[in-house]
Amino acid sequence: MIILYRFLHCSYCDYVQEFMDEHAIIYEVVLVLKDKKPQEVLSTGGTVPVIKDNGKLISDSSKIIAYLRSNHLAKPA
Ligand SMILES: N[C@@H](CCC(=O)N[C@@H](CS)C(=O)NCC(=O)O)C(=O)O
Repeated sequence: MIILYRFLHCSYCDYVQEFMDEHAIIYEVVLVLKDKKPQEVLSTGGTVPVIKDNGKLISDSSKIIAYLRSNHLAKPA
């Protein structure tokens, strides 16, 4: 299960979330407050979006999309 750490208003986060919706990738959202960032966000540079996938943390929307493309898209048979 993927966890998406995001601010409520954040276009980079929207970009990642919309990509997962479009590709039917299942995820949970953790809404992050600017002054109460969890360790997952602080340890990856302090910006959102961040995803956690089976313990692996990835930040930066472009890197997240590249990771999702490589690891979470249905592959043709
Ligand atoms: N290059 C990053 C930029 C992400 C970014 O700047 N996110 C903003 C929110 S939209 C952020 O987390 N800023 C830190 C803060 O406001 O504390 C990405 O594409 O994910």
